Amino acid sequence: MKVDRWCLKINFSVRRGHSLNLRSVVVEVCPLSLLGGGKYIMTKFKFSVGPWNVHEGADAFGPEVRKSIAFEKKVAKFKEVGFDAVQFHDDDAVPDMNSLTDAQIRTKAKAVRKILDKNGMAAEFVAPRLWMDPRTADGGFTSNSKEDREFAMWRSYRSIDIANELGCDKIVLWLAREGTLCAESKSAVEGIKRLIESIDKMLEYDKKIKILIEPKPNEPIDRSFCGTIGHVMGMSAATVDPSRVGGLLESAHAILAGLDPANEISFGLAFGKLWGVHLNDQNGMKYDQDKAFGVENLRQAFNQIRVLVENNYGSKGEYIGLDVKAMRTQKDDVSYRHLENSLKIAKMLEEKAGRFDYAYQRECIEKRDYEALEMYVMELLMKG
Ligand code: XUL
Ligand code: MN
Repeated sequence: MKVDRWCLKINFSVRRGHSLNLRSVVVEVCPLSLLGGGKYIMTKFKFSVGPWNVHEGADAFGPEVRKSIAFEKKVAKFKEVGFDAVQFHDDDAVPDMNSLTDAQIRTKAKAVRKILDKNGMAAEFVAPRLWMDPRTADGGFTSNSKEDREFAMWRSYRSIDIANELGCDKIVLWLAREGTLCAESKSAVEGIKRLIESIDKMLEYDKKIKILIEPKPNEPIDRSFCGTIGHVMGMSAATVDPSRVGGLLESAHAILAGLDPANEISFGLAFGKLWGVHLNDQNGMKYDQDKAFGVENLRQAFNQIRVLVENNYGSKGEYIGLDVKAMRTQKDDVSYRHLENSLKIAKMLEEKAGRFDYAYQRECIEKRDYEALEMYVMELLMKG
């Protein structure tokens, strides 16, 4: 039998002249062999992940480099790593759904619910995958072809059916190809109107369903119709039921738009419409990288967690989703490392946010000494 050594770590700090803030005390108890994962660090958040976040490593320039892992195995491992819920594309839950009847799709989704239940996991959302099929080459809801637009609606209705079977009430629309490669090929005005009409149809199809738009400014298209959380709020207001249309903000997508992810998160929070996040990281305005959370810009990552903590994100059941991808160089036996690392970094930053000295922040603001405030943040992040 392999005997593990256990580790108990109590971490706190007190600023001179201040009393101990209990929220800042972190107790870590875990076998030393698991210390890398951060599963045992306390958190007030619930975390979610998609099956696509553990993948075979293919990219635009090279084939798969890792073995495929069966869905059920992934779910069990997600639970072990410390996740609470799974995110789905419609065909993650029901592969080959285009060849199935509506009733068959529901039956297959029920079987997936059983796998989740068995592993003590919830479903967070279902997202129609409207970018793989030949019928979505020119977009789904905004395609220039009527038949393609109808196909996009069929997938959206089936996504709602699947969500109902999985016991979740959220549909995420990542509007992958809703925009243009050739700027003159679509009217952007008509495109936005078509998006709103499509969302209205979903809201009418199911009176309880909530629609979360996940904005992204580009990739795979050149010019997206809905690139930022501000666009999402505008679209929400134009639908038949704005109370059921909100946003999911992904860090990398905000950076691709040249914006600060924490400010984008704040924008959604200010409207009471930030119902999901995809935390990850991104090195500047290039292809979408989905790096582990916080590995590129720690201060920016800290501020995302700080605003989530400050605004009680999660109190209405919202999850912190980690939309991260392993580097292609990663071997099979360590293909969950990016998830373990992202989870650990998020929780460590939550602990730092709990230690944030608001009295000192106020003092700096009163004196308008923002250099001092900035240095305080840097020290908070750099010291243990
Ligand atoms: C694409 C992206 C997707 C969505 C889900 O950039 O982030 O994984 O999150 O469809
Ligand atoms: Mn995402």
